[in-house]
Amino acid sequence: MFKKILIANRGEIALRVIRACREMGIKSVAVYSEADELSLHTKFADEAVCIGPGPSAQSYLNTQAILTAAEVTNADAIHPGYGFLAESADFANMCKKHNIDFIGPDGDMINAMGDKASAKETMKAAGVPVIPGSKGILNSADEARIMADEMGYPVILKATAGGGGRGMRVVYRSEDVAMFYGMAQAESGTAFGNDDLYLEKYIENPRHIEVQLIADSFGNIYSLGERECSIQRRHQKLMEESPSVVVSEELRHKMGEAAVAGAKRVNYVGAGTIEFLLDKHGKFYFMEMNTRIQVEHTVSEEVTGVDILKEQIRCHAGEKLPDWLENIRLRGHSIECRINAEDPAKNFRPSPLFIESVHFPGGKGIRVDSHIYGGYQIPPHYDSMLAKLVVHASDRKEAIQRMLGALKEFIIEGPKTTIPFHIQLLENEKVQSGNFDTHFLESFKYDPSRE
Ligand code: MV4
Repeated sequence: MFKKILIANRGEIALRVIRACREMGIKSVAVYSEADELSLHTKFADEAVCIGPGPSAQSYLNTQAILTAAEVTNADAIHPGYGFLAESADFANMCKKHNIDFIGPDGDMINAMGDKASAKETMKAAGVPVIPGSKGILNSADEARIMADEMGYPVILKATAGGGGRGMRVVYRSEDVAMFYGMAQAESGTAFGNDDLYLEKYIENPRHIEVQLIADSFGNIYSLGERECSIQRRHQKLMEESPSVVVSEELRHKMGEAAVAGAKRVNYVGAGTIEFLLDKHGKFYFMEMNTRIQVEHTVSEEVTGVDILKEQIRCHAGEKLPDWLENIRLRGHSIECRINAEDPAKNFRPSPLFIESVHFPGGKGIRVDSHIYGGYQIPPHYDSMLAKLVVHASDRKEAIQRMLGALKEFIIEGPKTTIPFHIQLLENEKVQSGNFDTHFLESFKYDPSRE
């Protein structure tokens, strides 16, 4: 087992890793920017090293400074958390060169899954259902139009280097293919330095459902069930739950088998997620694979009882996963609300202010993963998530009630937050009945006067 892990991250996920390390008898090293000197990860880790100024490019993305911190503190592994360097193949390779274990898949795996068109072909070869479309990348707008004419509209053009919705265009008419091809190409070239596109049939009103996987280095890969992630705004998830109301025991089994088959095909190791789109006929299709621990891993932890972070660390330390993870059953229902320092009345504008005071909700089945405290100044440089409020209850109805109570008890004085938005969301009839898809928030009306 590792003796000391350096955490190349900040905020709640840095605390999550520190806590896992503590319970496993592993020493932790925090790295922090000048803007995070008074952050909790800096205080709670066994050691802390300053790696540069506030802006991420000079600190949490500064690979040289991070590797130097790992070397001077004698860390034997680096946990990247999510975001920042979590899916940087270059950083994973640099770690290897410095003889430090990267707690994530190796650089080749990150590249293989990061190229969406080739990841899709790999999954197809493993027997995972994929959305009908071009075989690999397109050579020209003409090729795209001929294929789309044959397939029927609407279609979607996607950047192979994409993700998070950038470099994507939905096309409804043959006449529009050339123009949208140019736009998607320009956008992905600028954003990713790679303008290759591929084409798919556009699935209207799908649900985003992802399967959590955990894999050891002995070829054991297990599904930890699905998460419903359709409540998103501009590709940012706001609320997630497990299980999904629309996933039957039979569908769960099929999605789990498909996800495991895909991961086995590439000899995946560690924690990973296979994202699927589920159409209105109940058919599911591979969308992307995430090669990191995700923000919303917590809801899967609640319904499976598995500490995914600890298992991830064990897998990368070369330990075997316990056999009982095969055919795990989901117990009860879990929901996560992301509490962000954003003003829902003003188009979710960031509100990185001073936290005058804070009160966390409590009681049975309530978990708050957060790095904030009264007197904390939110740095303006990073993402705006302040806390993950996670509930676990015996069924979905009780989970919603428990979440509503917890949201009302959750007091954050200072910044505007997404708490009142979540309350209105959970009071919505469609959310309560589970009748929503990835477009739900586009038409959901938030009423600021009810705050
Ligand atoms: C799609 C799609 C419909 N049909 N692909 C959005 C982000 C990127 N990961 C892929 N995305 C989509 N791909 C086909 N063939 C709809 C989306 C999509 C979406 C997916 C998941 C969650 C929210 C979304 C919001 C808009 C579009």
